Amino acid sequence: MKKIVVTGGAGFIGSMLVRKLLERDAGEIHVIDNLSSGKESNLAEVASQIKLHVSDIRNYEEIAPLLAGAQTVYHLAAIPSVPRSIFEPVPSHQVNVDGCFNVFRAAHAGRVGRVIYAASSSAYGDTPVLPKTESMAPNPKSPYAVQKLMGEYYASVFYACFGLETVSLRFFNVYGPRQDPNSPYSGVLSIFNRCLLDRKPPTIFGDGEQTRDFTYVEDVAELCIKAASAGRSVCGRVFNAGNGNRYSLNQVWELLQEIEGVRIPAQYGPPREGDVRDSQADTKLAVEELGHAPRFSLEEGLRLTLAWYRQSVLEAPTRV
Ligand code: UD2
Repeated sequence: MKKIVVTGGAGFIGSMLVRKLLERDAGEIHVIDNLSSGKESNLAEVASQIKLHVSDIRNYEEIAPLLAGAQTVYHLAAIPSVPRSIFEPVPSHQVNVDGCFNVFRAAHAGRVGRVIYAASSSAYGDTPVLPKTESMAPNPKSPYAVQKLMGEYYASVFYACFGLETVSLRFFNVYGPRQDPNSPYSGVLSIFNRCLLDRKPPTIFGDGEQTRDFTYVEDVAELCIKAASAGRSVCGRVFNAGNGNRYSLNQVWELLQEIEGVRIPAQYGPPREGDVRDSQADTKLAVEELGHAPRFSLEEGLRLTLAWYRQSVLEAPTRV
């Protein structure tokens, strides 16, 4: 049976990817996760169908045998968050750069078929032109953006120099079920959902007119799988993994209130350091070369996400 590895597979994106792989009966699924932000509970109902290795990508000796012989490695393990990389640059560098290098090195040594790397839209920084196309020069504004960009460069160089097949997908503000809203570094939509259910105002950093290409987690997981089977012409390259739209934070909070039928004016705080102003993916390349076909509008995705948070609030003894 084919071996498939998902690093960060207990995280919110990774655990959706695992479910999508299981739906396809893609092979024997191995998850590598140190459970720092990932949770076993994210894999609860599929736990018996996968192998979870609680292991850290910073430990080469430990992960190398786990990757060896895999047909595909989806490398999603990372310490996300722009602000976290500013407040605590060392751990995020160690995981996002050194750990990432370990994954590529181990994949090469273990003759892995292909590595799909979770890159980030943050690589673009502030560009004068929207939407952002892959041919634009990167312009990282935070340590996190630099680290994720470094991973792309390694992905490309491991293909060019060592023949390891790699594809980098620049994720654009992914949201959806299982995104943890409980850290100060949590993705904004997880925080908005929690505030909505708690009937509390969110704090928007800046004027709320910054825009993001919010992308539903299922669309991203599907694209990862498509990238794994695309022809060799995609190897060593970078593709936008976005929805192709952009909404301001003010618009999104407005939409969430409409969906829920409540009025809770947001509070506003100072702008966040390292923040990109506007982000929107040009999806043409991913559509044409990887078969990207995002299915979820923001409203659909938000409704599904909100329903999931509501359910987990009702089921959990304490707030999610
Ligand atoms: C970046 C990347 C994204 C992904 C992510 C991983 C960009 C454009 N996007 O997301 O692709 O790699 O990093 O962490 O670089 N905000 C509030 N209130 C809050 C929390 C956030 O107003 O309570 C604002 C924040 O200032 C920002 C926006 O919401 O303007 C989105 O923030 P985020 O942390 O959800 O994601 P972002 O854009 O840094």
